[in-house]
Amino acid sequence: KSGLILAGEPMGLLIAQSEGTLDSVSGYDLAVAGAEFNVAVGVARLGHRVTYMTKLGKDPFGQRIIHVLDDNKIGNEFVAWSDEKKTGFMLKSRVSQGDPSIFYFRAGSAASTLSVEDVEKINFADYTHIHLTGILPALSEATRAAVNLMFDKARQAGLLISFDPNLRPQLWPSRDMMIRSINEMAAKADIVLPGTAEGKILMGSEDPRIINAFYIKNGAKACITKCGGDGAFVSEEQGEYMVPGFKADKIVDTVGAGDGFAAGVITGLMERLPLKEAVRRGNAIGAIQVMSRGDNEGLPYPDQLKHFMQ
Ligand code: KDG
Repeated sequence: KSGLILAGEPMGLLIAQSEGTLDSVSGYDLAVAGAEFNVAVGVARLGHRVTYMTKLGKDPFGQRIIHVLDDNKIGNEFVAWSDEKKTGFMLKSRVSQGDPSIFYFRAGSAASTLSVEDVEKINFADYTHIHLTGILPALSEATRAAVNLMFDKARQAGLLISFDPNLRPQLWPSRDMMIRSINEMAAKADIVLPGTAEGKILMGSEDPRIINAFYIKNGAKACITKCGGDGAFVSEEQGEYMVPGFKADKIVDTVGAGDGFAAGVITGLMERLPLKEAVRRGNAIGAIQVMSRGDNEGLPYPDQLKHFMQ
């Protein structure tokens, strides 16, 4: 019996209804964002047991997040509520080309107060897999300590640890600290999932072979570098190979593609597929994600995924 645990900062997400700058559009649709949250939804929709830990404010965004967790049958037993702090939110523009612009209202959010005390409540032996990213530890001293403890406890309990650097330079106190912290965390993971642009920042190369070699030398069992629409380059015990990407008919929003990719790889591993097959599924969900405007609404159920992959 397998189960995935994740922790992160979910946010209210306001998606512009028309093209234009964030201050000029006349309306926004309300949704939910958050990298680890997106992965949780993707994994749960494919029928796996998922538990998501976070801290929310007692406000409409927090309520909305709880509803989406419930709708997707994601365990919320480690969701804590803050009396003083609010749930963060963000704005996202609508574009017909390229990446949308985003703006955060999240400094000092309820999730940024997540701490080691919250982590102590989890019995890691109840799970087989854990997924962590570089966003939660960027938020505060408290979340950095919490994430480090999650790595240590997950390791002790023998969980398979996947880690996505998810660089958000604007959230870290400094660039040096971001690079050092992310590379230290990646060294404690079993599977690292960087992108080529992240490799450039984290170790000075966009070459997937060099990126993968760097993380494997530092201790990862496997490293999978995402190469956008081309697919992903895998380095594991069995060797090195490229897994070609799927074609997206129409790219409407690139945000969340990496989270869809992670959901595909993780569910593949939970189902004990060979890594190559898991990565193929990751590529498929990544492609499905760029065809959908929300950060997680487009994540597929098993029939939709099967149909797309054929
Ligand atoms: O990966 C998608 C995320 O970027 C988005 O959902 C919001 O978590 C988020 C962030 O910090 O940017």
